[in-house]
Amino acid sequence: MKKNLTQYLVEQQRTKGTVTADVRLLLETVARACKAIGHAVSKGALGGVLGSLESENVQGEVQKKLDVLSNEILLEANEWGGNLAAMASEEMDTLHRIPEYYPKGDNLLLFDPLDGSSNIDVNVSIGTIFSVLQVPEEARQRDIQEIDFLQAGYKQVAAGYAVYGPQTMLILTVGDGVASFTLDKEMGSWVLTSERLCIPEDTAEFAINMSNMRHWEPPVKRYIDDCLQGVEGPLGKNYNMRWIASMVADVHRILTRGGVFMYPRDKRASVREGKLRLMYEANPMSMLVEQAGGMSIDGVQRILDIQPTGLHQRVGVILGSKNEVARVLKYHTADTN
Ligand code: AHM
Ligand code: MG
Repeated sequence: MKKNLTQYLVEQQRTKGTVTADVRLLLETVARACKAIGHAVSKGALGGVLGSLESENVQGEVQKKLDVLSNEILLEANEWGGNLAAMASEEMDTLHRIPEYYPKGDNLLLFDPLDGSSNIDVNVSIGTIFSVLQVPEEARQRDIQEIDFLQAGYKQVAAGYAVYGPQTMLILTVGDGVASFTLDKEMGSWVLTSERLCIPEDTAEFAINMSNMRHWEPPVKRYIDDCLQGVEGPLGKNYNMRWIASMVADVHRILTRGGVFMYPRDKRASVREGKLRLMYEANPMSMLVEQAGGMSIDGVQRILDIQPTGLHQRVGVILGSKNEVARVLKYHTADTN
């Protein structure tokens, strides 16, 4: 019989020591919330959940009804679990402390409740991304502050995403490889469908929003130019391109068959630091990619080494097949030397 999420986590706890009991319970709660979000997403127009609200999030982006609903589902599910001290979300201005009347734990949960918002209304895959950190030692006897969340990505104890596509899947790392689970909708359980995802080191497939080409920095432009020249060019092979505009779906493809995903910083004022968020998107995806044998950089440095300065900080992201990301890194460093 196939293992489910709980059995996988219990085994990781027992044999590898990469997950503690409270992190296991926390991840089970997150997975339960993702099931509820996936259910709401799948109802679409029948559930009255499509379309936008009047509100904007802290980053000035119009919120979709499902962005807000997904955020509420995650907050409610995790508030009373007893394994958390606070949460932070792409859709909230600041942190959300666990209310006084609930038991608390020593973990912090960060999430992008529904990534790929522009794809919600057009029925293309979207997802939930999450990251787990521990409360720093010095903060254990006081109220959690924003600064307690500002830990480099290599300190994450777990990270993952749920993707709501043709199948609803949960992809998870607790620091010992990446496992994938498929939701058995009849049984309501997350069934382990791959114990160790592995990104091929080489690839001939890239993902980037080509419409931004005129804004790119020279190393990015040079790399994509080289790819486009195919077998006649310096890279000596023909490249294929994909851009779903849902990071979860693009990263999922890369975890499945390799590739390189790029949302680099560019010259537009709003993207000067990058578009994607370090704490809710780049860090968890980078941990997954590295745990699957890939590489993840902001252009010039490893994303997981970046010391965050703000909860909603943005960053350039280039991740995927190791040799290809290393090539993009070389283009960047050659340009600055
Ligand atoms: P969101 O969190 O507001 O949905 O934005 C993040 C998304 C990523 O999933 C995706 O890679 C990117 O934005 C797409 O951006 P663009 O529409 O500029 O191509
Ligand atoms: Mg997002």
